[in-house]
Amino acid sequence: MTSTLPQTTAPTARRRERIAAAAQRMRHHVLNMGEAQGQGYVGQALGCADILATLYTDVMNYRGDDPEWTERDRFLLSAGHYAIGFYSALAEAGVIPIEELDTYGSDDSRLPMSGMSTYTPGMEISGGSLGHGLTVAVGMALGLRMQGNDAKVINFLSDGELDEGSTWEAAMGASHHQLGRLIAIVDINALQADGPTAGVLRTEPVADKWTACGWFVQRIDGNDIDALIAAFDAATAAAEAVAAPSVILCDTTVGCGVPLLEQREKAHFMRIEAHEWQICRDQLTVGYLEGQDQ
Ligand SMILES: Cc1ncc(C[n+]2csc(CCOP(=O)(O)OP(=O)(O)O)c2C)c(N)n1
Ligand SMILES: [Mg+2]
Repeated sequence: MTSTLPQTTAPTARRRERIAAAAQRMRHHVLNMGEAQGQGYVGQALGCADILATLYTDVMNYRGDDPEWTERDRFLLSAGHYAIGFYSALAEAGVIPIEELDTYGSDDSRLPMSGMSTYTPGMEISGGSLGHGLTVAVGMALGLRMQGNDAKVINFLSDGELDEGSTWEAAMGASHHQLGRLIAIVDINALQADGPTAGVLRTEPVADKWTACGWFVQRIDGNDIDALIAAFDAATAAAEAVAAPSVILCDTTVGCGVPLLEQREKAHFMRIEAHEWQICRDQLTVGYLEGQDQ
């Protein structure tokens, strides 16, 4: 499948509808993959589904049947444990077959629990050693510019990656080199493996830090599709107008769309009982239909 960009001329309502439907399918994929293992990084994947659906349905230029296409926008998942969410996007994008999602996390699967570029088509880097994605993204954006390639480079970071010094070195380097086609997305779910982000290392005021590094900064509700559409439109416009890299700080809800999981306390790596998966699916469906009625 080839993404049909630019869609910025389509009415926002139509864009929102397409993205919301994709995000809903992706959340179901995540629950199916999680059920196969009985556990996993399900909360993060549900939380970032709207962001990834916006990217793969509306923002990015790619060819599902040719993941190595030279002109493709590059999506770099540096938080490798979010792979379960990213696989749902790759399935939606037509890069991997939906049936293959059933193999998630099993031996010999192309879909390991932590993202690996050598295993999975469409996976640009092996993430998981947190804080390296933005450094690679900067190098990639510089290289593409030297080649005269206008592709965007998009790095998806978790808020835990803001604890890493390498992230801030890369942030300064990106603005120094005026990498306007570089977009960073930070999933601010306020959570890390050791507990709430605010208790691990205080990173706020996050927006001020990126501004000080010379970035075009937006902070939005990352589960609000209209806000995501507007933010990506503005980031794309800024690439031409100010030649500064853009960061979209997305406040998200862990487990978004499934109230049972939104309320979980130990949410970094969720263990979900066998009988709970269907409850999750039902809650997801009810919430989506209610949203359609409004
Ligand atoms: C460099 C590095 N340090 C530590 C870890 C161990 N680790 C894995 S996930 C994680 C939590 C990081 O925060 P975040 O990604 O925001 O967590 P989440 O929102 O997914 O709960 C940590 C510390 C790692 N993968 N890489
Ligand atoms: Mg986090």
